Amino acid sequence: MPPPRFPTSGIRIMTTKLPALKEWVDQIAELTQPDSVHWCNGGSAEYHRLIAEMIETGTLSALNDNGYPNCYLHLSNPNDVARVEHLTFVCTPEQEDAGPNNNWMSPDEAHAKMDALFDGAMRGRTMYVIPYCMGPIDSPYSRCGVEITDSPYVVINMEMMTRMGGDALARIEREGTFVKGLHSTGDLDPERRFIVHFPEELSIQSFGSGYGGNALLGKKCHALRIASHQARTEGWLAEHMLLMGIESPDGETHYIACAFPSACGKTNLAMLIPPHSMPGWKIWTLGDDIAWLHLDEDGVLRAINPESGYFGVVPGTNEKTNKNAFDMIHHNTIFTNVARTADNKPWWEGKKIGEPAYDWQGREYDAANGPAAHPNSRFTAAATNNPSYSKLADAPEGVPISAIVFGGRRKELAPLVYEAKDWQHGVFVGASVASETTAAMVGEVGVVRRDPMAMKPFCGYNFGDYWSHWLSFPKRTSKLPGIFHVNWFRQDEDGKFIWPGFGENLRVLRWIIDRVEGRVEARETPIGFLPNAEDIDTSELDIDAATIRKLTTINPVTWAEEMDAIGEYLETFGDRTPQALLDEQQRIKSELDAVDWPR
Ligand code: GTP
Ligand code: SPV
Ligand code: MN
Repeated sequence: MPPPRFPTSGIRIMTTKLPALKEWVDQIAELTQPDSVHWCNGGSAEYHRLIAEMIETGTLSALNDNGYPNCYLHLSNPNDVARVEHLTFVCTPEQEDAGPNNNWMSPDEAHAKMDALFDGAMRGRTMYVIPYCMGPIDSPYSRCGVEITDSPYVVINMEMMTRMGGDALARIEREGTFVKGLHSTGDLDPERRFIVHFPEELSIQSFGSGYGGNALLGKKCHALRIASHQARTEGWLAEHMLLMGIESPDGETHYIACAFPSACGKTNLAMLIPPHSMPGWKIWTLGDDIAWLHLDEDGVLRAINPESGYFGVVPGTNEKTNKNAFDMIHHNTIFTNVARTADNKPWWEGKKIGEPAYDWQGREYDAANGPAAHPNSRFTAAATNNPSYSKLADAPEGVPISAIVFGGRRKELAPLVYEAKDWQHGVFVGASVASETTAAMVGEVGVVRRDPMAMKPFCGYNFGDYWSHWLSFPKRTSKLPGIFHVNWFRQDEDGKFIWPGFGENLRVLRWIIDRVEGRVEARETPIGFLPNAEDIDTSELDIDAATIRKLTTINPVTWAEEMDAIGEYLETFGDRTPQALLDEQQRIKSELDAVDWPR
């Protein structure tokens, strides 16, 4: 083999005993032609050296040490501030296997396209090799990957978001398998931007974006799209879910996993502060975005969070809405695309303190230019920064799940909470989630779209097969958790949220746990069990009886229309749609038409 054409001097070279990894890294270096190759060890020296380098090159700026120690600001290219679903592809040999829920390209075409883009792309740059582990380093449920990138910003984010470095490399060498992720920011030309996945090859290639879910390949690309494909073949679930523990005053702790679409409240719920009227309750955060769920030997559904940090939405975060996050991001945090005050502190809409001097594009703030912070501006913080961090986030065996909660952002229709009748009905409830779009993806905001299980952008295979996989679980165990649906986002005629949300959502979680424990009655309706208004505790809340009633009842006419829309949606998956879901749709539709159920 000819020697590689790239020089490797000047940087400490770590390498690997695993031939498959070494060969792949050499091959990528040969293709992309970096000036040097750096194997990341994940240590703090490496982190701080990269920070210093990025400050030097202007990629990062330090924020005011007085109030924001070890906090930095990165401003993206204005054309590169969110995930790009229209440029994201799943490349299975057969298009049908990617399904109508994904953009598809044949693997051959995708490889040709990406090879051309990566050819020489890292010239003049350093190529970083990042071995990482998704999940606790010693958990049988964890899976490893290696991301190759030319972005030091990606490296420092991966450092917080994953278990990265020597321990991960050791596990990869032991196991001999890993997900291959290749990333280059390229020239940030949106015309030359693609995020492609090869599930059969366990590989990902991402070109032309430096932003979050497009570039931190351990996150949505690996832990959801590739992992969901692996999970299907191996009998588990990779989901867009937060993971939290809820401890009652008498010491009983329940763990729940909640799937809400992007920017629909996972981070906020996962670290909520109980309301004043619920003294003695305690929330434990295990994860805010992704959960991997497995049946253990006893048939109990257990979950781990594959990540070790948060890449969270900044706007809206303040002392009142989310004090844990607010405190957490006052130190050791990377901010992306927020505004700055005159004294160099980060600023965002809804912060309630200070005012912007410079906007997220670095311009002097002018209200005529729109929001000061980008609506999808983000913080990156280590999970251990969170005051409500649960040590069980590191437990190899994960935590047992009492309830799965689906949700969406619906200004109308969906009640505050309801419970599915059984697992099959719960899968239907998940499959029929719809939500108003947010700034987390490029495109129009506020349009209702179907987002089954909050996985529309993230399921690495045909939704029809995915629902069948979900439906297969009762064949393997009788101990499955209850399934619920929530909606924190109902609005009145003036566009005001009618439910206070945030910490007050614990009142709804309490009802969910009471249902799981069989401690509270509910009204059986065609769409599921609805709470009796008096069973949602509203003490100390400024909310009237009519509003609570509105939140806990359904309109049979609009729900019948919704069922028609769901039926049409399910049919777009053709013969891959499980019959059981069509049966549920038919049952609910015909029951809604009958008049003899409690309104
Ligand atoms: P991703 O990281 O994109 O997957 O989003 P997420 O689901 O973690 O959403 P997050 O908790 O960051 O919330 C997104 C936005 O919704 C923020 O601006 C929050 O302030 C707002 N939000 C969260 N929870 C509530 C709530 O209960 N009520 C209202 N009205 N807004 C909320
Ligand atoms: C989401 O969009 O759901 C996120 C942010 O959690 S990103 O990492 O960009 O996917
Ligand atoms: Mn997310």
